[in-house]
Amino acid sequence: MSKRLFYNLFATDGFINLPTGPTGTEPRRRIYVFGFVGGLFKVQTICFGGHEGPAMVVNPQFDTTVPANLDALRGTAVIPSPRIDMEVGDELYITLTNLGLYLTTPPILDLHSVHIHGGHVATQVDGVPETSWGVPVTPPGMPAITVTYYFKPEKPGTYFYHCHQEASEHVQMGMYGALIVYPSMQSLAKAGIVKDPSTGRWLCKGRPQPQIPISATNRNFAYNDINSFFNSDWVLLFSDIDSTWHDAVFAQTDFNPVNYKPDYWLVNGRAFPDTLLPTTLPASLAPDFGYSIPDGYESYVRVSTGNPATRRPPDKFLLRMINISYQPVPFHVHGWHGMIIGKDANPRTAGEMNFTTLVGSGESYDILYSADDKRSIYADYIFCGKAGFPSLKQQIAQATEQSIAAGTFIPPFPGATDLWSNIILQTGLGQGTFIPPYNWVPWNYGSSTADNFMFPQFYLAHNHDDYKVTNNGVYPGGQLILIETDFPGCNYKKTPPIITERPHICP
Ligand SMILES: [Cu+2]
Repeated sequence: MSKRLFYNLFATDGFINLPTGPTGTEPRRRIYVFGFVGGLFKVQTICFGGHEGPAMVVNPQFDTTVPANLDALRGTAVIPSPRIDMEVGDELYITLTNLGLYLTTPPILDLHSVHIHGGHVATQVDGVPETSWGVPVTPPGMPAITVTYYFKPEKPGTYFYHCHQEASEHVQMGMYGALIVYPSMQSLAKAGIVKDPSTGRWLCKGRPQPQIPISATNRNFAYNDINSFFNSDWVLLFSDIDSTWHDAVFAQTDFNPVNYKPDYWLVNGRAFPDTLLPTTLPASLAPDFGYSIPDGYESYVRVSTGNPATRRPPDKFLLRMINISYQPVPFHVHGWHGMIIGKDANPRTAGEMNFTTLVGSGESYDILYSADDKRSIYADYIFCGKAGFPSLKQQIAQATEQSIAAGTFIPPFPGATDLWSNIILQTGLGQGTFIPPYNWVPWNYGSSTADNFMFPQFYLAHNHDDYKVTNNGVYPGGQLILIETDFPGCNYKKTPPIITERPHICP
């Protein structure tokens, strides 16, 4: 069984407001952008033997035959464009409507196109103006002028799409999004990977695979390979912005792309600390804390370590790194080493490991991590002291006391102790006010009210050109995300949280 996916995308313009300081509450930098909006319009199931089911409309607001729908979408572009998810064997139809760029004076009536980056498609639908065509503007109040792109992926992997009209400018302006192709049950079965219909257990070439939970689906695999299993996968779409170029486009003054000099660096269209926010912001937080982005672009990664007591294996999590920026991104993940299991939508089964992935412009990498439990190595030192050293908590308390006496103490910036934790807890987890005594701060060691708790741990992942971990030079910002690592069974989403972790007992 495969599907026809009908995506309706609309090219338009908009504004994003980037953070200018480490708290996200400083006055923001308004940036003019282009982008695609819209998303999945309808789905049609194709059964074995080619029988076609009825097409089910899932998002009627993207119906191109209703001019009011089009007008409602004008001027709403953000970065990135909608994420497209599909499976091997599915057919993708992207119907493009060009709404024009009407926020400028006069409007910019450029053509736009969709290029599927890494897609093996006919020249005629490659989205490149030199060999293909562009979609002309539909003016306000008019019925849509559309053309539809077609793509049937032959293999799973991490792809993306972008406009290829005046690509130097339109890509910089923000016309790009992720396209993820998962294996299908059929493509897995061809590789000998099946789910036993009677027990629900996973088998590979007839052998049981107890490490793969019964709840797993074909969308828990990156490739048609049993070793590409993950509990969760995360798109990290890297891009950069030269604000002077965006200003020039808005003002319709000249900008020579060879003078490109970025001052903002984004993951999934956002700069830190916005990268901690959920994709959809409550109206009460926007615009002070930024802007909503399409579904599927969470960059606040949450995983659980393994728990030997319950025989729960550590979470496997896949980072799908995509670079659509104009510079290479050396993306470094703290805490664990990852395995490169895919590059440009091609599986790599040799098992090469790394802790930094140099993602060149136009490249995609699939890096698989195992959230191993490091308590046995770290806990004694942190909580109890080791090798003659007092516990780290005691050392820090002492150093703070001594530096106050010496006059060299530097307090955290105002609000620092609750700022990121509140962003994470109030909005990152979407659970409202996080009331003491359950408060904690990311650089603390678990709960501030209960000693000897190890979780959550926070690992950074960031561009290691560290000046790109800034917003226009102000650290921290830019391409920086957090990976929150929880103890299995620990649910910090609950108020109060359910803490099942047992405190570390000092020897
Ligand atoms: Cu374009």
